[in-house]
Amino acid sequence: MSTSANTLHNATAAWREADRKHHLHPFTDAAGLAKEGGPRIIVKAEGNFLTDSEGQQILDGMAGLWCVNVGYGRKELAEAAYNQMLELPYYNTFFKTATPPAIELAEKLAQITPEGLEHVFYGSSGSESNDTVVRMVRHFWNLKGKREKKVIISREYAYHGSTCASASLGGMTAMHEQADLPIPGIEHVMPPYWYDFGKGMDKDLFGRMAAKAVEDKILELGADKVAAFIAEPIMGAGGVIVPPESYWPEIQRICKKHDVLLVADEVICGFGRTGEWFASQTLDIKPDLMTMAKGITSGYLPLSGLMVGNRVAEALSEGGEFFHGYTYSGHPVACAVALKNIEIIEREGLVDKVREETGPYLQEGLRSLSDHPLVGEARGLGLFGAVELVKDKETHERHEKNLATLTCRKHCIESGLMLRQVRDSMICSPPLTFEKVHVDELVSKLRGALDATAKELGAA
Ligand code: PXG
Repeated sequence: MSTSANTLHNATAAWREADRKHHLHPFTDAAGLAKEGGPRIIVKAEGNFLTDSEGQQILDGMAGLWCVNVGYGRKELAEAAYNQMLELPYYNTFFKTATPPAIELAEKLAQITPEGLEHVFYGSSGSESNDTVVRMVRHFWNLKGKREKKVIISREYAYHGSTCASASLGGMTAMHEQADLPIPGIEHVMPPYWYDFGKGMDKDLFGRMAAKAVEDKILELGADKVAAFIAEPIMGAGGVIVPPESYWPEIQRICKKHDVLLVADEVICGFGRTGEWFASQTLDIKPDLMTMAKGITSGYLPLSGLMVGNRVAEALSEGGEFFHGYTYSGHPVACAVALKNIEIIEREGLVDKVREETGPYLQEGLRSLSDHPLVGEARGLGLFGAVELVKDKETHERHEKNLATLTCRKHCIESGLMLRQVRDSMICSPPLTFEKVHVDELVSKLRGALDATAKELGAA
């Protein structure tokens, strides 16, 4: 080992040791991580590539955690933060005050989000904004004199965050079990997950069936008890589940019929990933409320927002004080970075690029993996993709304990490709700055990892 490699190696060992002693990681089995020797330490990133503390370059197929839409190393974003920090690092928006970045961003968001959403309520994370959803829809129906209309319907496998309310909205049972969730007034129905739940069924018929599950729940509870339905237009952390085309029109018809507010969680889908600014535009969804985070600043700083449709905004504006807010609602530095981030996305035509060039190219590339013996389904939209691994392509039987995807993920990273594994699917959501060559690299490395996985499982 050369001297510099040795130094890197020693630094890594020291970090890992300190990490093990003092750092509790989210969604992590601490003992398992320690047994593996500790975390991979990411020290730098540029463009679409990460560098770890041992000097390995890794293509980031996940845009960080579904968020670094404009890629890494953007000096303009650093300068926007620096300049705003010097000008005004913080001021609140609570007591009849505001700051220019918070106002200017609100105006910009009203322009790029779907029609009818003209107001924003800021937070610092997707979880916070989804908590705000719970608070706001309940307050809305109180203001309307319908105090019984309080239940929010969500879906199994949904991910809406990790605070008590947002984890309750989510449909991850493992999260519920550890914290006695969901909180009262949240109900879950089946997701539009055709590959798993609709085997052998016509896709559109299945889509209507999954939408009917929402209507059945409304009828079971009574429409006078149901406040809202919340859903990711395309489910992300639940496994990149793209609903059949029949699903969203039916959901919208049902929500309208029963006067149930429709909430789109665009925390992952938003800011260009599906080839429009928001997936609601791609899928022709007209939400009453819409949450967003992540890509709003490309992850450079924490920021989130709840876009509020005119019906709810009017009721709120006449409804007296809404007793809700966060210290960092409308943080000026985060808002300044968001404005610059949106400017970059516009200037570089990244949304059009995803729709016309790299999105279809990625989808084609992922579908080309369908011939692999491990691949049951390749699916996705825009720069959103999943490859679901099975033991048996006919019966869709999966490998035990997610063995195939866990093995595949290990091989991906070893070969220099960062991907996520969700149950039996390999997931990707790369930066919007991916060029076709990056897609080629992703697809060929994934194929290599699938081959290595098949070999390893075969040998087991
Ligand atoms: N809604 C959706 C659709 C999300 O994907 C949140 C809300 C919560 O956002 P915050 O900023 O509070 O984390 C998310 C977050 C994963 C993973 O394992 C996904 C998320 C977060 C952490 C891990 O894919 N999504």
